[in-house]
Amino acid sequence: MTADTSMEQWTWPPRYDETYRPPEGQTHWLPRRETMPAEQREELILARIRQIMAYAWDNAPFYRRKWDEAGIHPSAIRTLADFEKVPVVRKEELRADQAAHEPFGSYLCVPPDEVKHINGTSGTTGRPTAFGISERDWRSVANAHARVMWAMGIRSSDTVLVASPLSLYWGSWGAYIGAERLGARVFPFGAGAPGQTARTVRWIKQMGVTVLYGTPSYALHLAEVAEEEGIAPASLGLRAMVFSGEPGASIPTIRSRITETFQVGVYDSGSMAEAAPWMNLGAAADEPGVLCWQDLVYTEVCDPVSHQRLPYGAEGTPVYTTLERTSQPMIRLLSNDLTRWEAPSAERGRTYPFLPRGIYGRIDDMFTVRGENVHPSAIDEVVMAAPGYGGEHRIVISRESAMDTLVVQVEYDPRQPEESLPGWVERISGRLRTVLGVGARVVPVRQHTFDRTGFKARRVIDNRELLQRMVTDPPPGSIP
Ligand code: 8LQ
Repeated sequence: MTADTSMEQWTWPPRYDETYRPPEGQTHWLPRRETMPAEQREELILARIRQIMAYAWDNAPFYRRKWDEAGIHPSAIRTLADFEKVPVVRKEELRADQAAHEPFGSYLCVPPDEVKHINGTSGTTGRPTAFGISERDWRSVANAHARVMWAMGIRSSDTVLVASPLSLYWGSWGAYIGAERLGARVFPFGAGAPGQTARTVRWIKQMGVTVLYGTPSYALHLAEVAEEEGIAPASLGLRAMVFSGEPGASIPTIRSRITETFQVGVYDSGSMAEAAPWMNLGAAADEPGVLCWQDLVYTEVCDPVSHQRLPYGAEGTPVYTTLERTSQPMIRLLSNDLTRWEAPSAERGRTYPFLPRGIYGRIDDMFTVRGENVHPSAIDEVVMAAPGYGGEHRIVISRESAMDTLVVQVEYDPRQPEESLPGWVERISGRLRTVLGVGARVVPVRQHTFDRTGFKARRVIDNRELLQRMVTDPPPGSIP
């Protein structure tokens, strides 16, 4: 094992000094790693990538098979440009490999008895994927998340409440162990059980919680419930909210709705559970956007088809390579998310690439209406900014005589007089037309028509598929 002394605590395999914590007033947890010239860091990252590829080649039949088929040997990777030729890993491949090599897949690089923690995907569609995490990796994630949360201004004097499900979801556990490593007081509250949100409101007040971790949808739901309980959200005493899991925290209108309602600082974070430490995309300031903490997980924003790295300024899909994972390392994991990246700039206080609007959608969530590509988050952005928005909405895509139509059902605040609704609808549709480039029919609906979520929101209903199935596969007895 060779320790490279030019970055702090940078060894392979990773080993962190668990007693280390910077003085409270220090801005950076590991100042050199965070502020060194990006090109110098990239040299060290390249060396690490070579080590990890050799390690995966020796220990993971999954990677050896994959790279063999592509005619790539780790020793051939001499530059970061060479690395772009390494084929990406898709989530489906991981799932299939686990089905064939239960329980953790042939990309598990440690003996199975070294797996000390299990998490997994929620598996709402298809076979879930298990994350087998060694103790070493668990500690690496804790140290990495502590570092990113430190950059968010979280300190040992904070009480951090985890308000997302404490089950399979890596998000909750990663936030929990990061806050714990940082020395904060942690409160694993969870979310999603009946009546739990009203209890969250009370516990936040009683325990003097200062930081909440969850999803942006959950924060909006929490605000509604607090108001129903007669408690002003801004009086809860929270000072920061850390979000991950879905777009929102870097979308200006959703973000300002949350900051104004709770009077808090908002911090975006999150990439993919498989690529933990997922706070590798994490904000370091109370402003929209996230930094790519390249020495934790090397992120390339790539062309969605060729999977080659795109120049700064371009929009593409993030591809992740974990640099500190030994149990199930991810080497060029394809996210299929969408983002735009900017070059590192010392002015941001850390020399990492920057995603000014965070991750704003998934390629497979994007739909096309009359030739225009539409991201659901662009619709969320418009309707949530509308004064008189009632708290939820649904996006329905359907097909009327071979034309796709977009209907947005928007709950309205009952304090709005009924006679003002036509004008309200008109303003939202006008704004949608400007932002999306296509018209949408806006339908006002009563508040609380739609379910609230304690987790990630699902607002798009695509009726076109249903229609298509009825055409191609008509029910028995129907007249063709
Ligand atoms: N996704 C995750 N974080 C996001 C963000 N900040 N902005 C926009 N979309 C985001 C465990 C972490 O919290 C990350 C996580 O949610 O992991 P999952 O459950 O594996 O889900 C990953 C997907 O959530 C990403 O591909 C994004 O589409 C979204």
